[in-house]
Amino acid sequence: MTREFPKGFLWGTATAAHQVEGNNIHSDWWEWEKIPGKIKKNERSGIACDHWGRFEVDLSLMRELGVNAYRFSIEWAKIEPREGEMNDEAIRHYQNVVRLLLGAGIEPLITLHHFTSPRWWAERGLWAAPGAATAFCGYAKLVYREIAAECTRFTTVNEPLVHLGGAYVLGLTPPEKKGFLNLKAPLVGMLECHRDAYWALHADAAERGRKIDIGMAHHVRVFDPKRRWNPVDILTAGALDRAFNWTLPDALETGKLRMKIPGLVNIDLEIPGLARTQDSFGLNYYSRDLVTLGFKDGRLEPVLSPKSGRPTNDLGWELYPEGFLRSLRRVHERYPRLSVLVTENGIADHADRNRSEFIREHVDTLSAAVSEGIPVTGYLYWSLLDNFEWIEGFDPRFGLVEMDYRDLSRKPRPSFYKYRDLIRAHAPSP
Ligand code: IFM
Repeated sequence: MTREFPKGFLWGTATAAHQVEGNNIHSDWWEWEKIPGKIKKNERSGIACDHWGRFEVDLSLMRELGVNAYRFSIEWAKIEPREGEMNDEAIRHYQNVVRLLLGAGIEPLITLHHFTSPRWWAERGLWAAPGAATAFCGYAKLVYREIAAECTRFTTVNEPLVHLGGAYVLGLTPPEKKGFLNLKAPLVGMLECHRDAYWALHADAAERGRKIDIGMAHHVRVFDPKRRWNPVDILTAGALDRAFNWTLPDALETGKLRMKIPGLVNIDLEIPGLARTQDSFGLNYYSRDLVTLGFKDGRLEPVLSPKSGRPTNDLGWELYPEGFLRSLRRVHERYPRLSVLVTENGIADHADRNRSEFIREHVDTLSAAVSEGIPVTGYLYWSLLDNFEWIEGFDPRFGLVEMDYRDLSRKPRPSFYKYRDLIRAHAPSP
């Protein structure tokens, strides 16, 4: 099915620095990964894919794929390894990346924070550190002025609630805090960081006579009741949906931070200057969860269960393209003024058995959304390369390009060529 996508539609792929670049030695994760038991098989990010050293190889792959956009993150820990000390080599590296992408006709889409932080900042308390917003905003301005003044689209924070949920509620990632009570301070701090960076970058861009687009990349999951007619499951799924999916984008629209899950969390406050600090909606869509209520550590909590009987990816996530359309519709209904950029969508599929079909189904879904009038501006497949999947280590294979980690060689999978053909088929006629 070939439907028209809007002129200038972005077709691309996405990566994140820590997952692909290698040697993120000044980051909080680098030290934490050394602790046995934190990452599956005790793997460490190490040299990862050496995307840092082999960027030009990966750029050739992007050219072969025919993309016109590439989403990647800049690593703050490499730019500012010690507080106030900027690393010129890192700045030059990213300048080169942007220059090469622009030269290849590939729009650089820049993420400022994708899960990892400089260790000095983490030691001071990450988002909740005193002066956190000043530090983050200083970094953001430096990136804009020194590296990305020619770029148009920025994501301040990737998947804010996945990041904070893992780090402050579930205690799975650094700094490993457990319990909802820990969430409020870093959440407020993060929103202040975002707000200050949003206004500062817009001011810088305006001075240069440029218009830029700034937002966050929100991980939206579908939460359905496990037992469709069970009122407890329905209420629990609804509470989770509101808390996980809409707390952050609502806050960026209204300036009001409200999160309520009965018995677990109740946050309600206003953050001055936060309203209307997203210019578009960055949507990361992967899957859905079926929800029920169960006992965990002696208390009633939402329990997620993947058992729908439908096929799953290698991580056990249900393949559910219908949820993509449902999510796109909900985003549009909730924020009609915003266009939507699909900042991530992908599948862990080591055998590459389902990836081509996965992409085709999701792109078809996207074109259905476009026909309904949902203003979608682009689709970025996660990920260009296999990479370091956080606590899961290197096992999950999300890449269009297969990595051989023994010699760091790259091999495009069949789905790479299928995605290339699909991009070609959808390319706007000249
Ligand atoms: O690898 C991650 C990425 O860092 C954030 N979004 C989801 C991806 C797959 O789990």
